[in-house]
Amino acid sequence: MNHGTEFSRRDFIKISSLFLAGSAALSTLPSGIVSGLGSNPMNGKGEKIVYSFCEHCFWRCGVAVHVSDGRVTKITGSEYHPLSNGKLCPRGTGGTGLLYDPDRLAHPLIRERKGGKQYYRKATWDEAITAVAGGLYKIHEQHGPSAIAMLHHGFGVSFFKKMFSEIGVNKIAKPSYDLCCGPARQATVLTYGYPSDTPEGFDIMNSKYMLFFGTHFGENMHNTAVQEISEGIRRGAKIVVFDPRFSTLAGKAEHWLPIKPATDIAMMQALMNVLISENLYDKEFVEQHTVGFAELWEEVKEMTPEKAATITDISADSIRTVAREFAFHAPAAFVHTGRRTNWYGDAMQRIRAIQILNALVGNFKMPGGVVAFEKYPLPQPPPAHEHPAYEKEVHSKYPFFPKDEPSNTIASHEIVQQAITGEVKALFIYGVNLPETMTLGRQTALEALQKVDFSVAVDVLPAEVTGYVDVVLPECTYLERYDDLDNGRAFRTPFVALRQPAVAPMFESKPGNEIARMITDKWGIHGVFAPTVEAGLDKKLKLAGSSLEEIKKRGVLVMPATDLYRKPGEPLNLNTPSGKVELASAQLKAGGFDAVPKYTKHPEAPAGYYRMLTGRKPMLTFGRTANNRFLGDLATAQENEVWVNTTVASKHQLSHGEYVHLKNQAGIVSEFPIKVKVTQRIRTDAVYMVHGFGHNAKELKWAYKRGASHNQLISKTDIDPAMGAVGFQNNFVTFVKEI
Ligand SMILES: Nc1nc2c(c(=O)[nH]1)N[C@H]1C(S)=C(S)[C@@H](COP(=O)(O)OP(=O)(O)OC[C@H]3O[C@@H](n4cnc5c(=O)[nH]c(N)nc54)[C@H](O)[C@@H]3O)O[C@H]1N2
Ligand SMILES: Nc1nc2c(c(=O)[nH]1)N[C@H]1C(S)=C(S)[C@@H](COP(=O)(O)OP(=O)(O)OC[C@H]3O[C@@H](n4cnc5c(=O)[nH]c(N)nc54)[C@H](O)[C@@H]3O)O[C@H]1N2
Ligand code: SF4
Ligand SMILES: [Mo]
Repeated sequence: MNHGTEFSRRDFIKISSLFLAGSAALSTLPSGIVSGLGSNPMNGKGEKIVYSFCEHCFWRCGVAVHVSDGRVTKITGSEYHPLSNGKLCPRGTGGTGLLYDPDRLAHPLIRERKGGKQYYRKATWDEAITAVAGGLYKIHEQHGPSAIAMLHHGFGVSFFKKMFSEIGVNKIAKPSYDLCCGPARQATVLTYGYPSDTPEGFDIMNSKYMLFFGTHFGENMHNTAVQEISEGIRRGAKIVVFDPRFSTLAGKAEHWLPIKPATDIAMMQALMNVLISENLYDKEFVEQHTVGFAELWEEVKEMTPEKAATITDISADSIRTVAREFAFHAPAAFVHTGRRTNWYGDAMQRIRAIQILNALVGNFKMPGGVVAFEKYPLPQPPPAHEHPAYEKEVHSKYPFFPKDEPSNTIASHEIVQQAITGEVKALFIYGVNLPETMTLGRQTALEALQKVDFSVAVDVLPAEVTGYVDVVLPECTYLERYDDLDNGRAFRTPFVALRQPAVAPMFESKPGNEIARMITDKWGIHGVFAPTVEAGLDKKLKLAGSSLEEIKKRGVLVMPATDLYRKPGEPLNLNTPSGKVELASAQLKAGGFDAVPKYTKHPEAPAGYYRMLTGRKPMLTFGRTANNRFLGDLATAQENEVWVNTTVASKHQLSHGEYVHLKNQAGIVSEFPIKVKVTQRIRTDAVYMVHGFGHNAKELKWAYKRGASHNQLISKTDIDPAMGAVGFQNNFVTFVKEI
């Protein structure tokens, strides 16, 4: 492992030999049905069906786990859960590959140092909990709660949030805000006064015309959205895709517009220009429900389709056609906001431009347009005990960082920076593979992990991050545990869902709820959690008129569809300062930012280099599935490839299928080679590779050395000064045949 030599304080530990002592061959894995699952139905084939929800991505579809003789035999989509609607994406069905992954973390590990050497010692839970509770306590005593920070991704974190709130630790970040969907969230807050959510608020089912910038459904497998879009296509809905690459969705589109990357705001301005100059916009909606139209026109009036064509490489005719068709189908038409929106550091403004396009055609709360889904109303029981009076504060320095999200009080890159400067002295990492996730570059993440005085990882796999921390706590997988109830998703049929174990935790792994309880107990703080996790869930469900026994039968409680549409003349009463849709944002202006989205030029590739674009593959969710043999067995999922345009390939004498290393503009060369895919499905100024490959932790025996790491090649980031998102697409690569 090459990092061990660069950092002396905390060596990367090759834990494989220790792991093996605790793990077992696939066939002899201990497993069993958890007691108390009597209410789960049988399916007539001697199988028990346990209804729960998926953890292979944040979408959280409902699953039906088939259990036979104490083993999970297959996972199918729950017919009761509105997000899965009886179907799963490939990753969801592949959950057994995680459960029976022979490389799983089997027992707690504690880093020890002897004679200048570092190694992990297999520890008992009591030793590990004592080390974690003690390590955190010491830092809290010496430096106060803000010297401790938690990074998290995944649904099981709720127990750890509660644990930390007991000692006033609320420096909490989810990389999925600043590296993923934060810009869409905040852009929607600034434009409509509420955050965009999951599933994003679009009435896909009734739409006739859908525009996508990047957002590559079909490869990005958001189950419900993919089902609804497929259904839309069957119904005859039209799709328009702006993407430098011919994506799977582009293959279904009426128009694929291979836009020059990083020029999308110019395109959006040109679309607005046509809508306004050709009088195609919804004047009544704009007059009654929006502010800032004059300022908007002032900004976009110069961006004619002809001007935009020179910037975006898309013809003026195509721009006019799309704008006219969009207006023609409106209000049953929308521009989608996307998910991983942080591309170039100005993503919040780009998504504002999208939301402004939506507002101009008056599609807000209209069939087929932008809608606001509702959550299932689940009353919260009063706190189990009097809470210490700690100030809840937002730690982020970014002025438009969310102020109302207790699970996200600072950008994850701010935590990484504070770990490097010493302001943060302890890192608690739940379900985040920091070296492969943190996109200030792999080196920065490793530096942070080296610098802190104390670090803990709660994970299910020996991911890279587990090699750098002081204590590793093995959580059992989502198929072996209860978690909190899921009523975090708003949907057309609001629902609350249950995660329940299908089989008992394997090896010595434990559910997060028990781990958090043990740490809190060790601090001498008792009564934070209900006496058992089941009792806590039952209590909450009883307040909602149901019970644990009841919800176990289908894994979900679902309300009838809510009314999503506005009535003529109805005031919108939006939660923006003006109460209206803000085409120009006075808040942004007061903060010193552009009130209306402006197009700014981004750097171009140096000669011989190509902009490095990234995306997803149907079978994989980076760290969550990279080592999953069930999914990885499929040829398309075994490694990532670098997509290279045919003319670029011949210029660099690359042939289809050959392996090369990639080198970025700062001279970083990919640790592992990557296969070349020569194709006309990508522009000549960019290359494309799927994120989540090129793992260098040998303990991930399947994932190790398959493909190249996207994260390793990032050395330039563009941080949005308004809300703290990290753009990382201003990185460029070239090809190296010999290293
Ligand atoms: N270079 C680059 N970096 C990126 C991206 C990119 O495209 N390129 N994408 C960004 C995006 S969009 C996102 S959302 C983030 C996501 O990145 P992360 O926040 O790191 O999330 P994951 O990779 O989903 O999972 C991380 C870890 O969770 C562990 N895990 C899986 N299940 C469980 C569980 O039940 N309990 C616990 N405790 N751990 C579990 C896995 O083993 C893995 O180590 O990455 C971002 N970083
Ligand atoms: N199967 C599967 N599904 C997943 C995931 C997974 O790992 N596997 N991960 C989930 C997560 S965490 C996220 S955040 C989402 C991400 O899914 P999306 O939000 O759809 O992803 P993006 O990264 O925004 O989009 C990638 C697409 O944008 C194009 N693109 C790149 N640069 C530009 C540009 O400058 N302009 C335009 N117009 N297009 C551009 C790329 O060519 C690519 O097709 O997927 C989710 N779904
Ligand atoms: S979209 Fe796929 S991976 Fe994500 S929760 Fe649904 S089934 Fe699981
Ligand atoms: Mo994401």
